[in-house]
Amino acid sequence: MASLTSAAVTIPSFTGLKASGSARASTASVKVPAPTVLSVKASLKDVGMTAAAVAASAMLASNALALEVLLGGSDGSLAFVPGSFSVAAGETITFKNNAGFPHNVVFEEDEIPAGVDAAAISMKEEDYLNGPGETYSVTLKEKGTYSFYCAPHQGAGMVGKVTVN
Ligand SMILES: [Cu+2]
Repeated sequence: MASLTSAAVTIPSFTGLKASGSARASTASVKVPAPTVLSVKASLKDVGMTAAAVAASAMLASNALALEVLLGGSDGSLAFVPGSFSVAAGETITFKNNAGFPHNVVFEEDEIPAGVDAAAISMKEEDYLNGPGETYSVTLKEKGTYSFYCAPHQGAGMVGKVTVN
């Protein structure tokens, strides 16, 4: 994550963004601890917004893969937006606090492909994304269907499903 941060911040150019795309893809399915996400988010707060907007178009052009899922609907709903989606194997999914937080992202150990370690791709049940715009990113490599939920809001129906192709 450190190299991704410096690349995105210091080189907001097409070349830099390509580099950050590869960096993300190579982070494998290792869970990023919440404290790291928080500090990265803080340092990216200003520059990162612009870079991210440019990155979106650059990624479309280069076919580098990343998908953003909002945590909490702008209408106040306690939901993942979108709640059901597909990604390519190795594509980075970034869950981003939007409304109604705190939220988190926990994968159902019985509803993910065999052999995948739910703990390795999930946030801890007791860890939350507390502030606006905070993110949790995960890269899924095994094809199949994964169910996940937000621990604080699972009872309110904040659940989601991703199919990795
Ligand atoms: Cu939630």
